Amino acid sequence: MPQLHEHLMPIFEEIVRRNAGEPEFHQAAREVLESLGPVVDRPGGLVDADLIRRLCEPERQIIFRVPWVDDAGRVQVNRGFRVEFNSALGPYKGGLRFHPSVNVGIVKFLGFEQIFKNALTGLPIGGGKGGSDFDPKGKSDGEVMRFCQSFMTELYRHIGEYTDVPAGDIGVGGREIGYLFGQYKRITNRYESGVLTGKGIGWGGSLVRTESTGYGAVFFANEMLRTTGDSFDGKRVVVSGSGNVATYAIEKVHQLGGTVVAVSDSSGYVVDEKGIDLELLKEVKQVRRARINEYADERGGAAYVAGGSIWDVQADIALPAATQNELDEDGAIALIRGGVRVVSEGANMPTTPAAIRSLREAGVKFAPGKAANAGGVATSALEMQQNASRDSWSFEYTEERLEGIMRSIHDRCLETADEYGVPGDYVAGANIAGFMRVADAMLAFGVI
Ligand code: NDP
Ligand code: 2IT
Repeated sequence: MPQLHEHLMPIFEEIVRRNAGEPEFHQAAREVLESLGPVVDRPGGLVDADLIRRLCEPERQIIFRVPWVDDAGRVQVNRGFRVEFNSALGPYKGGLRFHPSVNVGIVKFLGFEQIFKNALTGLPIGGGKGGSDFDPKGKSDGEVMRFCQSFMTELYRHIGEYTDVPAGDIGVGGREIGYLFGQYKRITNRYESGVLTGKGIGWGGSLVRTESTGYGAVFFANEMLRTTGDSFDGKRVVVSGSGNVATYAIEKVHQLGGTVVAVSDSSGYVVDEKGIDLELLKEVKQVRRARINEYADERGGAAYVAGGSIWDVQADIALPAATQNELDEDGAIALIRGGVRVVSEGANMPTTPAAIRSLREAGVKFAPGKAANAGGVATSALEMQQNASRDSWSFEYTEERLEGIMRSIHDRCLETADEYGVPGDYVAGANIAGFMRVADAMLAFGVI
């Protein structure tokens, strides 16, 4: 593990001590602190360790009971979370995740990452994240609705268009945002469109928001390829996951002339040498909410591998788009052996620190999620702009804005990496560039 700057080591130790049992938060914080050494050492720089210490403590953490009644009439109790991490640049902004693995440490790591990601977009949004250990898998629409209504019955008092603006993440898509918005509207008696993003197109949503994270991750990877005069054309691509981010990453790769040959879910992966049939994938995952093996059952020539590692599939470009720490050192070594040239994170922190080191040592271009998957939250901010002006933009215009934002994040990362003496290091570039924007605002506000 790289050494931390002598002024940052005590901050990391304090994080570990005060947030015991939250390894994902420690991991996310350590990665950012590793990048900030040159910032603290900058001659004449205004940033000191105390500002960084303040930034590592969430402004507010909310944990609440979510009781609901299942279809059999039994009372179920889940736990709800919202970590409002930093509001220096705008209202707290970040998704809600519904997955059995959710706990305060997971929400804190996601909220922490979100601060820097949102800053990189250049748009006026602070960082936050929330969710629940509720598992939507196998639940009826009625159960999901009752859960969402109960969740919002507590959450509504903490959020608002100028305060905190949630959206989707794992397990939270258009259906859930509909139930959540409906309950917020009912409780508050306000049609406050800007309180949630990812809404349906007919009731305040933005075109391209559904596609934006996946499209954005591919736009970002395309910029990485362009630095060496390359492109997606003719490339073999592996995309892990088969949810929102993965699906629209595949769509954009195919539009740019690449071929996605493998996708996965938490039960296994599918290899389809002809290229993933997106209509069939959407039918299996979005309409039927079924498992990925059904894709292979119905698609001639495709093979399903139960369990196993999708990173064993040879590829030029890999886009991890499922969940945290899904690409470990063994996976990275397998990808390197297969000749991978670019790894761009569609998910949040999907690559372990050891895997990132292996990729870097092998000369693979690597983009961290806080830069590469920022297209989702950026388009959420565009949805907020449309809501504020009671307007709605065309698909083409919104996609153009998204592409421009991704290009500017890419360039900002590289310029910052150059400026701080680590050329080509997208991780340091993203961390420092995002951090500096937040730090400037925090300095202006004084100690609050
Ligand atoms: P979805 O719920 O739509 O899809 C998640 C996918 O990842 C599913 O294929 C799921 O498989 C798989 N997955 C989830 N958890 C695990 C796990 N513990 N182990 C293995 N596979 C898992 O979520 P999204 O596509 O929205 O999110 C994917 C990633 O992208 C997350 O890291 C999220 O934080 C990040 N992200 C999402 C954004 C968005 O706008 N939605 C924006 C930026 C980042 P299964 O169905 O079997 O559980
Ligand atoms: O991780 C993320 O950036 C998201 N889940 C999207 C957040 C948002 O507010 O659109």
